[in-house]
Amino acid sequence: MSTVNDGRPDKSMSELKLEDLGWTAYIQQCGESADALLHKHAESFPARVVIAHGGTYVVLSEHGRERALLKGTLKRAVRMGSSGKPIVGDWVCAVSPSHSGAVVIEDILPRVTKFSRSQSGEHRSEQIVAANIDAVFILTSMNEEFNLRRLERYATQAKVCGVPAVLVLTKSDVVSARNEKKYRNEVEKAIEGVPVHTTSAVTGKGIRELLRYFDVYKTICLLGSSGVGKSSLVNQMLGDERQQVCDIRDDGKGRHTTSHREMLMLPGGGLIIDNPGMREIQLWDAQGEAIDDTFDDIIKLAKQCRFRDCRHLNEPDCAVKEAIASGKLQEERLIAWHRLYDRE
Ligand SMILES: Nc1nc2c(ncn2[C@@H]2O[C@H](COP(=O)(O)OP(=O)(O)OP(=O)(O)O)[C@@H](O)[C@H]2O)c(=O)[nH]1
Ligand SMILES: [Mg+2]
Ligand SMILES: [Zn+2]
Repeated sequence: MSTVNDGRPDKSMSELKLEDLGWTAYIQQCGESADALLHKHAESFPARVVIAHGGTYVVLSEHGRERALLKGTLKRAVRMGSSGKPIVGDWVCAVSPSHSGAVVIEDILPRVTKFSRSQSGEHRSEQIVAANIDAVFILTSMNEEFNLRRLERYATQAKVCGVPAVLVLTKSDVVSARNEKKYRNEVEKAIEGVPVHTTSAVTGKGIRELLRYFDVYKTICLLGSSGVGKSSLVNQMLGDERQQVCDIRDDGKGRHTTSHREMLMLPGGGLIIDNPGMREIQLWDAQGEAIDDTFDDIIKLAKQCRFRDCRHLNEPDCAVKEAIASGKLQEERLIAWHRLYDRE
């Protein structure tokens, strides 16, 4: 397991500009509220959180890469389980310390976007995965791990969070061209209006195309189960074996190699967030239009069901069931729909 690089000064970072960290795009969206907070704290400067892991914080700013500590009041908020703790991607208001080595995080600047999911456990609560991101890459590998329903969940959650998604089908080197096409078609059919790419970290296929997204989106967060190849993709983009990759022969099962979330700067510009694989994505704030959009086909059919509140189970004159019987709709679509709604 890799340990947290706790932010010893990095010479290559000494020329860092706020612009490289996405400040301009952020401040355009955020406006005066961020400036006001910065002015409130004397001598403070903006910094961006790249690691927030078990009480260890690392930030990037014009001063480079530094370890950071929380101010007392923030620490208390964190202890009380408040959502007020800094997360990866956050812009914070930082001040340089007088003697100890670390900078102090005084405040968290407003988040313009966030990707959340529902935390598993007895009580559902929001878990914010990353803040101030401009897009997400949702990864799945083209092997036995491939799971359309999970992709749908991620895509739906991205929509709920108002963040554009790009679907990435990885490990194209392990499938035939014909099967690759099959996977791609299946995804394009199920999830409309979201770009789909196929990539390989072995041959380098598709990496350049993905890098182009950073021309538009400054900060992109990687999502997907353990073992789909998130860190391998990051290494390809960095042109460096920076992120640890599980090097045991791939058997389609994940092994949870990446231990903590981290935001990394790409040499050609842009920031990418590598995540430890998630077991399950559960929707947060799942009511609303985003889900309906993903299930356009069912929504449209449901308007013709006899009962307005038809659940498409055993009701008479159910247009959805009829469409399945006549082959117009795949039964898997309805199963996915039920999985999503029955959970709520
Ligand atoms: N054949 C092939 N193997 C790949 C590819 N990308 C990743 N792998 C292998 O898949 C395994 C998992 O890759 P990782 O990059 O560690 O996956 P991850 O998504 O970061 O996993 P976690 O950190 O556990 O979430 C490793 O054995 C990689 O070598 C690829 O494009 N082709
Ligand atoms: Mg990883
Ligand atoms: Zn019905």
